[in-house]
Amino acid sequence: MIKFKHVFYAITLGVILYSCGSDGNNSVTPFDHEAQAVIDNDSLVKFLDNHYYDTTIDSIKLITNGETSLLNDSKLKTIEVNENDIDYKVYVYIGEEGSNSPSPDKGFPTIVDSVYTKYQLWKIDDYKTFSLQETGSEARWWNIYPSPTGARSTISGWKYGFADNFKGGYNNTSPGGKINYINGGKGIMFLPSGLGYRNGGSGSIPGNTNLIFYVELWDFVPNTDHDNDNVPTFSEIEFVNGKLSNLDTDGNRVADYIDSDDDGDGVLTKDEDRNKDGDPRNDFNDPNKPTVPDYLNRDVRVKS
Ligand SMILES: [Ca+2]
Ligand SMILES: [Ca+2]
Ligand SMILES: [Ca+2]
Ligand SMILES: [Ca+2]
Repeated sequence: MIKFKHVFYAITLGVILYSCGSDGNNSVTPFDHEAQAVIDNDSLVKFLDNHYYDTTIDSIKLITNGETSLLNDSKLKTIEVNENDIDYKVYVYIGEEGSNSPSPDKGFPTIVDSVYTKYQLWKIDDYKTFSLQETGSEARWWNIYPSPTGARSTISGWKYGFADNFKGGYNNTSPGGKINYINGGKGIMFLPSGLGYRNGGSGSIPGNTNLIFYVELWDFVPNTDHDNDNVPTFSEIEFVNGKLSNLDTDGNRVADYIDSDDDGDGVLTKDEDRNKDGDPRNDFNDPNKPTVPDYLNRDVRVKS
């Protein structure tokens, strides 16, 4: 089991390389992440104000002739989030939302669902220039939320960039052919360094660098359930006004989404399913607490 206190450290792991030195442990003065967040957002806004999306080349370019800036482009979405008590803004250019079509619509991934995506990583050098760092030529599966098995997660900003913004596509692979999806979501994320490689940097990317990801979302796992307790992870965390908190109902320092007995009453959450419909969230058998499901109620130990 991963202890609760480790969970937030895991969130800051890099896409490819671990982000190091994020808290400035070796220096006398701790790094001021809050001040950096303000600097980063100012830089991002200036960058977005000086670039536009060129549909003929499917890419962003420096404004030279009065083109509509990304900042004023209706396809640019601003997402306000809060991590570690610091406010951040994530900017996402929704080129194509994606449709899953012609397969049934799975909707959008949440901030905890694994994604199957292609990406290209650029770093923002200054408000006029950006440079290519890495091209992931094949689509791969990524955890955008830490896994209880300790599998590496992506940088923190990805979950906000994908969730509720892009839908997956349709698997159009021909028998024996190369994996290919059509109608997936496609766009660009602009992320502050605090939701990327932070002040430690990663590989060729220096600390405090804002990032650009061109992404194509091919697929995702809906209702990801990290601890296989039949309660989807999204129902085992709290995400309010862009602020994510891990719940720990029984206070055992193991977050609910990786705790198989959430109320610590000795009966596994998946077994506190009296109506046997495979969902512990709709079983209420305590007249004194009619709104508390059995799996979160220590006073009720009703096995299915
Ligand atoms: Ca659980
Ligand atoms: Ca229980
Ligand atoms: Ca049930
Ligand atoms: Ca219970």
